[in-house]
Amino acid sequence: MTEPPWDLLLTHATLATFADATPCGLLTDAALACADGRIAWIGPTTALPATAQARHVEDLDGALVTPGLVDCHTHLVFGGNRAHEFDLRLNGASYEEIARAGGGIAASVRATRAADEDALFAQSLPRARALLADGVTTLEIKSGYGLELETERRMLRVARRIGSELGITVRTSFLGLHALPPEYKDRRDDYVALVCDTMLPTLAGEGLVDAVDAFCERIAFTPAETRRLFERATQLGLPVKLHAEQLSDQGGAALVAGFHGLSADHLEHLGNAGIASMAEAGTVAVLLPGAFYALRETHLPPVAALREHGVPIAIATDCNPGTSPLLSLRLAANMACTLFRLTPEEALRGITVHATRALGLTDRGTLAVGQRADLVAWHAKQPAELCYWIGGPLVRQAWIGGEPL
Ligand code: DI6
Ligand code: FE
Repeated sequence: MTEPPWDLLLTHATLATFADATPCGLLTDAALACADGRIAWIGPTTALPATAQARHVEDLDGALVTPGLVDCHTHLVFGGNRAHEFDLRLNGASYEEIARAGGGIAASVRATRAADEDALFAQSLPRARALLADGVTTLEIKSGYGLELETERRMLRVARRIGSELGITVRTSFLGLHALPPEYKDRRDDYVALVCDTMLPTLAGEGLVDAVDAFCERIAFTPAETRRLFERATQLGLPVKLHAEQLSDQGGAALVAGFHGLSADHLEHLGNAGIASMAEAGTVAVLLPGAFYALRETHLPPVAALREHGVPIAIATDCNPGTSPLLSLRLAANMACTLFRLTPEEALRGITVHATRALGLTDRGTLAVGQRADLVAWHAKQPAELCYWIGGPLVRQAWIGGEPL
């Protein structure tokens, strides 16, 4: 605990700490102080020491304060967008027709390959800013629209640049096994080898990779191909995560849990074996209601069974140009409640403490002494409001490392 004078002191706040098992870890009429970028003191406003002093003091008059939100699954760096395909579909074209005409992921790959680093940065930064404007202070960004070394590198460099431009933590995931690039159409094994033996070690060597992800699905990569990637990642000392059981049960969740993976993501078609493996390994279930909504899916992820087995549930935007052009993590939490029937508390733990865990971080996601002072004060008094309002500007003030955003 750091002694006063502090850098920042918030008084008369409603703190959703998520630091214990009580409902939202709620503390009313509480004070919170920060020093050197960390939380230095938490307690009842009336218990503040007589010596309490800070450079900046704010009386919050009952406003809700949460940890800065954590979006643990995004593909927000990409060139162009696919609004035109959205339009085509609503005028009767099918996904398959669009894909056969060169659309879908292939269209995003072409646009991303065609954009230089500055263009990619300029197109992607506003998406990150939109997430921040709704309370996000830590962000994961995947590669996967390059599918060749140069463009995968450019995507990851842009992701890092977004982090330094905005002064936030960006965790990168290498998603070379996202789709088979058209030039490898008849040479799957060659592409998997390129990803595992050249792209991953090269980009990891350049410090661009915090974790390794893949899309394990009938229309993407097989469990055997995914395993080969994970073995390579493990050799390189990198944690793994997986797009698993989105459209069918491929045993992806059990596979990633077998590598003590950080998370298995999507999971609409997750079965009991996968759940048991995840529970045993402590792998987080990341649910992505934006993609479920945009694809008009009807097969729900097994939320009750995840609860029963004590698997931590996180929620993320999956922000991507094809299946989830979603720019609000709070809206993702709202959808998790409405579509997946999570309670507001579950959804909120899902965008704070459990999302943090899905990134392999431990220094944020809760309000507790010693944690990073990534905070959001809201135009709200109770936690459920954050999931209840559909849209609207609710952020009153955000701080990153104790500094106003
Ligand atoms: N699952 C998805 O839903 C997206 N990627 C993935 O692995 C689709 C991405 C796109 O259509 O651009
Ligand atoms: Fe995704």
